[in-house]
Amino acid sequence: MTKRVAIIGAGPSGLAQLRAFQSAAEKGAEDVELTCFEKQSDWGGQWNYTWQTGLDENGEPVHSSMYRYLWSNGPKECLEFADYSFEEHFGKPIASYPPRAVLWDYIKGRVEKANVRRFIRFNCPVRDVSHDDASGVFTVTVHDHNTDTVTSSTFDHVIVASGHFSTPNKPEFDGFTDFNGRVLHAHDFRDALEFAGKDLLLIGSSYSAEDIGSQCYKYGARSITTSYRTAPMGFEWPDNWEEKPLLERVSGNTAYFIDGTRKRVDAIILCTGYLHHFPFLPDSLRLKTNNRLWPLDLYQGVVWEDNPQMFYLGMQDQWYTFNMFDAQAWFVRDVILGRISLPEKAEMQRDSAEWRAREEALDDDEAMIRFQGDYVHRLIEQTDYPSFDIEGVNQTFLAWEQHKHDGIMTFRDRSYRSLMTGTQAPPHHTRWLDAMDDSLEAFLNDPREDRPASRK
Ligand code: FAD
Ligand code: NA7
Repeated sequence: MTKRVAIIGAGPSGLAQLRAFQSAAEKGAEDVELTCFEKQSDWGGQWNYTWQTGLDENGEPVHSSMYRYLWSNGPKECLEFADYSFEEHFGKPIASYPPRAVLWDYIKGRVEKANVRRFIRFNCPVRDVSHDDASGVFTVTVHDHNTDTVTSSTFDHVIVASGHFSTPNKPEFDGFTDFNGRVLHAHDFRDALEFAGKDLLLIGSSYSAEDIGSQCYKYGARSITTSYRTAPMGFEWPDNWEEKPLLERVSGNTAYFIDGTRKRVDAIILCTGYLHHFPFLPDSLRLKTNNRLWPLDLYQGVVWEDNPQMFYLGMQDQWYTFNMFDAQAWFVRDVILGRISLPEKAEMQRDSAEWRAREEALDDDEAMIRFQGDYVHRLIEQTDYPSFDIEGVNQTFLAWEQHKHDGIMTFRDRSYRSLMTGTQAPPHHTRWLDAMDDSLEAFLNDPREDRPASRK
């Protein structure tokens, strides 16, 4: 009987899964009945930007946390698909740090070529998943907003690819209810221009604080203050940017920090991360973890050990992204197709515990990057996903880190060599700090080429 597979989410992970099955089918693999349920009206997950915050047009929580002027925060050479290069998509080499719209276009290009959109049901949030142990079948209940109907169907496998940077982690600080300005979470941040001329306080010391702070600096905030709980980011910030220890309380417009210092601020942005949130899953199937490189209960990072008919993609904290989701999706596909057999639960747990122990001993960024590189390597060795130079990707990540420390406002002006094609990326035509237009057209078209020859 043809296996029925449900995929929840059509972001980069869910799309990797569709592409993995299509690639096998192309090579003559057995037929699988695929249904991908997507809550939004289009694909791309986080990369499908929306101006909306709060609830969307269907009353569903807005998924994407991305904002205008977002440029890739790492080199594109580290996330490139091994089966579809940037050069193939754009027909020419492009610079290393593309804005969101360019990456969205790239993600879409591969799945359009693979013709997998037909498997996706848009505007269809999954409401519930249950498993019947007797029949071994999952029931997936979905609200189809196109017809405003709630229906259930059965599947042999469920793959959760719903992302984990969408439901905000919102700590409360004393005085927030009386603060005389806006308090928002990074999830609801959309446009840095709103904060031009303002004194901004950002809580957190990870990617969101670094990048939203940088956007606001670029678009004219008067000052940026970032407040850390564990450790400062430690970059060489511009003169109007300072790092402070944890916020203690706010009163009126004044923020008080635990070292006894204070600062007047107009707005506060909580860059305090996200929760793994699966309101559609029962306890028995629900992953419970914080944001880390090795969540437990997932054999090889993807197989739900308590019920190996169910899988999760992309649930790890991420250095590697798109090509890691691919490596995971190809592995999951081959488990479902019976090409990879799984060990007993005790062995899966032992294996996961070993990776977890290794993860807990990681003590710096380089060790974390190498750990995730080893994980991706382990996965791609087991499938026909095109092998690629993982050590080269690790080295590119390390160069990127160094470039951030050399200049947090200039690292995006650097370029790297593709590990898939060997091509060196050209430098971008405009310095990132001066590039105010984040559109695909502005990125791809060098304005110098439009000038009369004498002015070039
Ligand atoms: P998502 O992209 O989150 O996609 C999940 C999909 O599942 C969404 O389409 C959502 O609508 C759908 N979904 C959720 N719940 C349901 C439901 N109940 N029913 C049906 N569908 C559902 N990565 C990089 O490589 N480079 C970057 O520069 C970068 N910048 C980032 C900036 C921000 C602000 C954020 C938040 C993330 C960034 N990331 C970046 C990481 C990003 O999360 C990954 O690149 C990638 O989007 C993860 O893919 P995913 O498919 O696992 O999850
Ligand atoms: P991360 O990387 O999970 O980081 C969350 C940050 O928030 C981190 O610095 C935490 O500090 C801090 N945090 C969390 N809770 C608190 C409280 N209660 N008080 C103070 N600080 C807190 O999330 P990001 O949003 O930065 O990045 C997620 C993704 O979005 C990432 O992949 C990017 O590509 C974009 P800690 O260091 O734990 O003390």
